Amino acid sequence: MSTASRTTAEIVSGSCHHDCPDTCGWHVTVDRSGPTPVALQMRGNPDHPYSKGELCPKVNKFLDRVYSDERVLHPLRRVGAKGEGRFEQITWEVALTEIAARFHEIIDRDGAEAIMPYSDAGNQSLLAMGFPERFWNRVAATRVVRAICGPTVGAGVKMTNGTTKCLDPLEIRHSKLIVLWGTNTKLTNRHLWPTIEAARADGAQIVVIDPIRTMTADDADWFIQPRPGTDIALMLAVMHVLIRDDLTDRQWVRDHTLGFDELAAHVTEWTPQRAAATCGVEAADIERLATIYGTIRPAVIRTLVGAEHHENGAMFFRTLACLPALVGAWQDRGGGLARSVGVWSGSVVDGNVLEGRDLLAGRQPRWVNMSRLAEILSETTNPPIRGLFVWNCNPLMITPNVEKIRAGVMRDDLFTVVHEQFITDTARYADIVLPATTQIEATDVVPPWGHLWLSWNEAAIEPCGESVSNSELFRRLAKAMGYTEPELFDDDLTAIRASLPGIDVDELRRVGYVRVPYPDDGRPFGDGVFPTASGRVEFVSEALVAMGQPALPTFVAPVEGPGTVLAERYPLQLMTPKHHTRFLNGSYSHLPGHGGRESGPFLELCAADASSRGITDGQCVRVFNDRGSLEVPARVSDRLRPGLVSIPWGWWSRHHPDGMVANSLTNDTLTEWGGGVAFYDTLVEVAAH
Ligand SMILES: Nc1nc2c(c(=O)[nH]1)N[C@H]1C(S)=C(S)[C@@H](COP(=O)(O)OP(=O)(O)OC[C@H]3O[C@@H](n4cnc5c(=O)[nH]c(N)nc54)[C@H](O)[C@@H]3O)O[C@H]1N2
Ligand SMILES: Nc1nc2c(c(=O)[nH]1)N[C@H]1C(S)=C(S)[C@@H](COP(=O)(O)OP(=O)(O)OC[C@H]3O[C@@H](n4cnc5c(=O)[nH]c(N)nc54)[C@H](O)[C@@H]3O)O[C@H]1N2
Ligand code: SF4
Ligand SMILES: [Mo]
Repeated sequence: MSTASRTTAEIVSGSCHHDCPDTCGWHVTVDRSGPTPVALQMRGNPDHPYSKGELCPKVNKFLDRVYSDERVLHPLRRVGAKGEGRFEQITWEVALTEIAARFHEIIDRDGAEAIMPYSDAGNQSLLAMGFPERFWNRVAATRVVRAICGPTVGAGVKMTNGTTKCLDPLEIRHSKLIVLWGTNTKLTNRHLWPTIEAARADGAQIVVIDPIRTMTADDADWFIQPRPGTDIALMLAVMHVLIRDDLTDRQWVRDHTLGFDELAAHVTEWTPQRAAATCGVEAADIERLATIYGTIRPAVIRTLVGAEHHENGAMFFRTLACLPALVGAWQDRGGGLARSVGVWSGSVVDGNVLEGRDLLAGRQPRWVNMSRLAEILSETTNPPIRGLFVWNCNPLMITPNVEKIRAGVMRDDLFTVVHEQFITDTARYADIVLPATTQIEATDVVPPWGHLWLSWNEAAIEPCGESVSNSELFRRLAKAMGYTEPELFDDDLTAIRASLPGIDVDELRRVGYVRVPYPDDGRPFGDGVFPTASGRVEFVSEALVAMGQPALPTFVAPVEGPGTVLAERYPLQLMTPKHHTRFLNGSYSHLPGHGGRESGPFLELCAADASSRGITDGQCVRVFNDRGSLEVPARVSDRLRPGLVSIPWGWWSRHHPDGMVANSLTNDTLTEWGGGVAFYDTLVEVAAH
C-alpha cells in the first residue's frame, strides 16, 4: 500500500452473500485517493458476533474474484454458436432494447408464461434475491420453485413439528451429545465448529453419521457410515431400541406427542438386525447409538441440507424430527434438532412487500420445479419456454441431468439472457450476457440461515465496469419494458426499509447486524407446544395421509438405487458432494489458486471396487450411465464403502476434457414431497479407460 493510499484508506463493513450458513461479517479496506476507489484488502470483521473475524479459504481471496481478468464488465451479445462462448460488447441501451423487444414479442405470441426467470441463491442477500420478483410478478412469467437446497428439509420437519423452526445452532454449546447427522460441519459450516469444540471441552461427545468419511467424520468421537439414502431404517431401529429399553421420556411423550402407540407398534419390526441389513451399520452400533441418545442429556441432532438429496429426502427429516420428541430433548437447553434458522431471520422480512406480490394483480403464474429444468426446456411444456432469464445461478453446472438441459438451451427458438460476474457454463449459452456486481459493489442486507444476526452489507467500491446489482438490473428492465408501477423503481434503501418493517434499518446499518427474535431461554419449544393440527409432535400425521403419504415414518428404498433392475447395468451409487474448502458451489473452481492440491475433478472409489474393475490409483476412468459419460482420474480411497463412488462437485465443464460436468450424470427425480431433488440417487458404472 502506498503512503498516499494509507492516509486515504477507509474500512467499510459488509457481509458475505454466499449461500453458506455462516454469513460472515467482513471489513474491506478501500483506497479512495484515486479517481476510482480501489479495494485493497478484505478481512473478517472481528466484531461480528458469529464469525468473529474469520472468513474462509475461498473468501479470504475474494478480491481476486472482484478484480479477476475474467470478470464480465460490459453487456455482451453472442456472435458464435450457442455454447461456444464468443461474444461482442454492446451498450446497455442496445442490450435492454433487444431484451424488451424479444420479451414483448414472446408475450404477444405465446403469453407471459413462455418466459421463465431462473435463479437461486448465488447472492442470497435480501434485495439480490427478492427485489427481482417484483419485475417477474409484473410480467406474470412462469416461476420456478427454488427447492434445490433446503425446502425439503423444512417440509419434512414441518410434518412432524408443524413448523420448520428449530434450535439456534449456537445452543449446541450447552449440549452433551452432538449428533452431526448428514452435515459436513467443518467444511460447510466452519464457524460452528468452535462451538462444537467448546461443548466437547465441557464433556460433550460428537457423533457423525455420513455415508462418506468426511473431514468432519475424521474429527468425531464416533463415526457411523450408513449406505446413502438408508438412514430412515437406521432411525426406525433407534426408535425400536429406545422404546424396547424404556429410554423414552414417557411423561413428555404423553403430554406433547401424538401417535406414540402406533409408532411403537410400527417400529417393533424394525429390529437393529433388520435395519443393519438395509443400512449397513452393525446392529451393535445401532444399539449403542440408541442407548447414548436415550441416556445423555442435553442431546442435539445437527443437520443441514445434504441428506435431502434422495427420493426419500423429505421422509428422512420427518423421521429425524421424531427422535428429539421421543427422548424429550426439547425440554433441555441445548437439546433438540438444529437445522437452518432461515425461518427465524425470515420472520422479520415482509415478503409481500419485498417481492411486490400485488403486482401479480390476481393473475396465477405457472409454477415449475427448478430441478426439472431438463424437462421444462424440452418443447413439451405448454406453452413452451421461449425466453430464459438466468441470474444468481449456474444451472448448466448445478442442476441435475445437465446434458438434457444443454440440449434445451441449444434450441434456436430459445432466447437466453444471463446476468453474471463470469462466463459460466450457463453464460456460454446466452444470447445476451449482462454484467453483475459482486457483493462489495452493492449495498444490501443478508438474512442468514446459520445464525440469528441479520447482517448489513455496505458497498465498498463503485460497480466494476458497467456491472449492475440485481436490483438495478430489474429497475432498468422494468423501464425498458415500459412498465410504470412505482415499486418497480424503488431505490435500494426504500426497498430495504419497506421490506424490514420491524427493524431499525439505520441502527442495522450503523452497527452492521441486529439479532432477530428467538426465545430468550434458548428453547424453541420450551413450553412443549407445537403448531401442528394437534398442537403436539405428530408421530402419526393426518396431513401426510392427505398428501397420499404414509401416516408414520416409513422407509422406502429409491427407484434408482441398489437392488433395482437398473443396478444390474449400473451397480455403483454416485454421490457428487461439496468437498473443497476453496469452492462455494460452482463459484470458485475457475479462479486461479482455488483448485488447491486438486487441480481438477476425480472419481473417488474404494479399493475393492477399483480392483474388481482393474482400476489403479491415478488411472483415467470413464464414469457413465444413460445420462452421460465423464472421463476423470480415479482416486482410490478408504473414505467410501463398497458400492459407493463420488465425484467431488464444483468443477466446470472447462475442467473436464469431454466438456461435461458431474451433474451430467445425476438423477433429476424429485423427492417424494417437499420439492427437492434426488441427485444422490444416481447409479453409474465405472470402467478403466
Ligand atoms: N451434484 C450436485 N449438485 C448440486 C449440489 C451438490 O452438492 N451436488 N448442491 C446444490 C445446492 S445445495 C445448491 S445451493 C445449488 C447452488 O447452485 P448455484 O446457486 O447456481 O451456485 P452458486 O455457485 O452459489 O451461485 C451461482 C452463480 O451466482 C453468481 N452470482 C453471485 N452473486 C451474484 C449477484 O449478485 N448477481 C448475479 N446475477 N449473479 C451472482 C455467481 O457468479 C455464480 O456463478 O447447487 C445444487 N446442486
Ligand atoms: N466449502 C463449502 N461450504 C459450503 C458449500 C460449498 O460448496 N463449499 N455450499 C454451501 C451450501 S449451498 C449448502 S446447502 C451447505 C450444505 O451443507 P451440508 O448439508 O453440511 O453439506 P452437504 O455436503 O450438502 O451434505 C452434508 C453431508 O450429507 C451427507 N449425506 C448425503 N446423503 C446422505 C444420507 O443419505 N445420509 C446421511 N447420513 N448423510 C448423507 C453427505 O455425504 C455430506 O457429507 O453448505 C454450504 N457451505
Ligand atoms: S462463504 Fe461462508 S464461511 Fe466463507 S466468508 Fe462466506 S459466509 Fe463465511
Ligand atoms: Mo445449498
